[in-house]
Amino acid sequence: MDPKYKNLTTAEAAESLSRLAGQPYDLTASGALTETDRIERYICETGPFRMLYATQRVDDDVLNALQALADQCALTAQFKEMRSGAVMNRIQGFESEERQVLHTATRDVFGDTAAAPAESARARDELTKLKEFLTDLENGKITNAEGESFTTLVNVGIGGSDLGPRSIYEALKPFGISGRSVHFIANVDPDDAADVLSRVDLSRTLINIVSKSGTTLETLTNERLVIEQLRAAGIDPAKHCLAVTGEGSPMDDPDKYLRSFYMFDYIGGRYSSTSMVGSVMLGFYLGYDQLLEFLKGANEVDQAAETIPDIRSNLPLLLALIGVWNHNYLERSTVAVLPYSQALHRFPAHLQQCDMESNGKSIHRDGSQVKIKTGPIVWGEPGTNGQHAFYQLLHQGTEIVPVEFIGFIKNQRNLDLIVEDTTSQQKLFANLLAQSIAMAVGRLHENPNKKFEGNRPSSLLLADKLTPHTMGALLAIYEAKIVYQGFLWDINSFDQEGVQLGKVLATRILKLIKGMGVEDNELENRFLKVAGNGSSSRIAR
Ligand code: G6Q
Repeated sequence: MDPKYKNLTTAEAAESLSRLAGQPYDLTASGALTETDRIERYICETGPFRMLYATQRVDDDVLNALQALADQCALTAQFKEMRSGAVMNRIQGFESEERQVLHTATRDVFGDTAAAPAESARARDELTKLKEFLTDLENGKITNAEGESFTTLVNVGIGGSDLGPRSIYEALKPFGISGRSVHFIANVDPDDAADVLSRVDLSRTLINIVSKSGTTLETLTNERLVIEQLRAAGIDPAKHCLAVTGEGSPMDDPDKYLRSFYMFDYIGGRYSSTSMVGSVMLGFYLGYDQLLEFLKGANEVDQAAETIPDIRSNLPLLLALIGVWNHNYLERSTVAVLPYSQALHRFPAHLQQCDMESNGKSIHRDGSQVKIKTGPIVWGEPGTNGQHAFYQLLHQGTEIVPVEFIGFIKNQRNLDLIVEDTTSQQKLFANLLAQSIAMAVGRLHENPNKKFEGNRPSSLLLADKLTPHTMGALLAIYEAKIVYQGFLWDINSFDQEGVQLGKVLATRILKLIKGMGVEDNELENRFLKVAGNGSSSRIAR
């Protein structure tokens, strides 16, 4: 374990929390929510978001113990260390990535007080390059061979080079420059590329190839596939393709691309949405000024996450601690993120990666085996759709699922209608509050089928409207939550060895499909034969 810091197994506060977990606050007791000013008091604000958490199974004693835990584990100090460029990505005594973790530098570009000045300066240089490129697109300096403007961008990337950017694009669709659109190709399934390519006019399309390593099988395969299509349409790929990659990667070859942008070693894929990985696509779609608004929203939260040790005034910190309370003390295995905003429909998918790839770990930072539970299973879908699907289990199932609801007072677009005296947005918001209250309070009924036990905890994360600024803040709130929880569990949240083994085996199976290496790969070969219904050659072309 990192000897410098206490964690959930060594902090004194952990004992008080175990004791308090024996009798968590009963939300179903008469007057539990109304007889005090709990609803008004249990609110935490950071940037444009407020979190209402009266419907969690916490009281002042639990909050005080969580505060003590945060202090004893020096959570904000560790966050500050990360943001200032300390090497965080390591397992002591064992080979590991040994890197700084500085996704925060990609948005620490305003003013001259950057926490990691050299890295923020590099981020600023990339932004300047991007701004020039966007201006050239705007004023017609860069066009297709016919002198027409580019209207479309196809993003080719997978994992961290896809999920975050895609979910943010989906969230900010109404803010795009008129006439522009973005599409995404991620899966190596050729039908994914075929579907996207059938919907775009290649002559007006930029292809943005995004790969930090420049070696990812899916992305390189899809790059080749798209390039072949461009050539077949008589288009010079070098005049339509952009690259976002790590400096020195095999894709770092500016002559092959119309423009190349860099992301750096110290930015993890799943934390890279505010680097060039997300910024090239967002800059194209939203324009440079709105891209900056998005980055500002994230930066505002980072600053709070580093400087506010009071858990009642630091939203991501409280979100992380309540998450640990539910997961480690009340023993809930999953957490549902349920946005009451259709625009956020891909955000839970991004969080699944960011959270589960970061905190799905079983060893401490010193290489010793963990004896506590680390990252929960994260899942979710937008409301109200989910209400007509899996909420049955949330209300009456045997598995208790803590919920993080996300909602907005205003809708993004202009279309809304008053039906039976309320707008659609009001209906959406009413449902959001209703679900949170129903899960907490439950319902008594003499018919057991109609009885709701209650005591199902949730928080409500609310902002005025989903804009580039609030989206940046929301992204950074969740990134900080994940990072704090990693500190609490004393795990390395920043590598992803777990995804390597499957890649190695897939490479071995591909060799077999090519007719190579049969002798060395009995296990894979036998699976391949059975899967290919008796012959591996059925899978070969
Ligand atoms: C994220 C992971 C992983 C990565 C993809 C794509 O943190 O490392 O999801 O983003 O494997 O990697 P490249 O960007 O290198 O193609």
